[in-house]
Amino acid sequence: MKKVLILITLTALLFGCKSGNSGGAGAGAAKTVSIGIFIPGVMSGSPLYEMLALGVQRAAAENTGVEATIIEGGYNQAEWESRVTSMAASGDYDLIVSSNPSLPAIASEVSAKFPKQYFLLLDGELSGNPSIYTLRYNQWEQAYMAGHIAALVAKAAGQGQARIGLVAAQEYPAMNDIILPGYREGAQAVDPAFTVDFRVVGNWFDAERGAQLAEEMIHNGASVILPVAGGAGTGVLQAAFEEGAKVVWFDINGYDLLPGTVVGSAVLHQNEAAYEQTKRYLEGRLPFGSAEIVGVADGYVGFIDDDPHYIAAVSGELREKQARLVEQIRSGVLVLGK
Ligand code: RBF
Repeated sequence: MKKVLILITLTALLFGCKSGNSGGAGAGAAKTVSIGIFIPGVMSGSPLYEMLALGVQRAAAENTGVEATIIEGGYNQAEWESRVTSMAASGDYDLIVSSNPSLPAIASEVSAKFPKQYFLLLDGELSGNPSIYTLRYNQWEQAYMAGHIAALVAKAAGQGQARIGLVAAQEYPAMNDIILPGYREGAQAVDPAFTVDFRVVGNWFDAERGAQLAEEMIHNGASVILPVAGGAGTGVLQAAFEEGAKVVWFDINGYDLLPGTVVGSAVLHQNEAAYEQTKRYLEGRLPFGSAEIVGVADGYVGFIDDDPHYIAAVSGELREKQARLVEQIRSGVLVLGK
């Protein structure tokens, strides 16, 4: 009897604790780490959230005994804090991972009540709380690259007006203080006469309203538009297509969405960031309490210029100008934002 027990214990140790990449260590595997992925909104139509989940899940799958659960917070932002509070109160998660500029403030409220709850937050910034780590992207760089290609294309189209558009889902500090001015500065690097027509949808899902705003902008002289509007961005795309205008995409490669209409993609490699930072946590190396910022030079912010649809839609001369700009940012010749 005793021998049998020892054998069972040994087997459990071997299969439950030794590393294995299958992610399926068998029914005997002990659950060692539980990660809750909080989505501030819904996954569908928001690639940043899809990338977040993919990256965390990939890191979890590489480690036996790590479980990752997705919890969607929905579009009612007033409910997010109580949702995160419930997650912390449940004690179910060793780590809560999320992505949104408003999450650091929410996590710090929750942390005051549940100081043992750890947070890994992307796309936001807060330092000094020993339970919270944040990683923010240099979105001035991202928006500058978007504004630069938008202005190059608008100017080459030569419809008289030096005007481009930005359709935002809502106003928030990263939008008003970083993305909008960065976009404008990138356009003005092409021609100081450029102005930005800035309009706000009011939510992250209303594609019809997105289309309406885009139409108004196009009639107002903006021939290239950047949507930063989640699901509402598809309306901007449709309107631009119908009106013969162009679109620059944000966060992910958007060329495939409407080939010929999408003339730029200024992206965040959030899947990589989520994977790397989760891995760091699982290895006990995540520096809680600190706030890190990454950009083009670190490989987390980029401009997709090798896509066949980009090459087909934008002339070689303009692509070369854009590539030169991206290289200046990468090499540190041009320092943007913070
Ligand atoms: N981006 C999305 O793609 N989908 C969303 O539902 C979404 N909700 C947001 C809610 C708040 C309160 C804030 C501040 C930002 C939100 N973002 C959302 C924007 C996102 O954090 C990021 O700024 C943009 O995707 C540009 O990279």
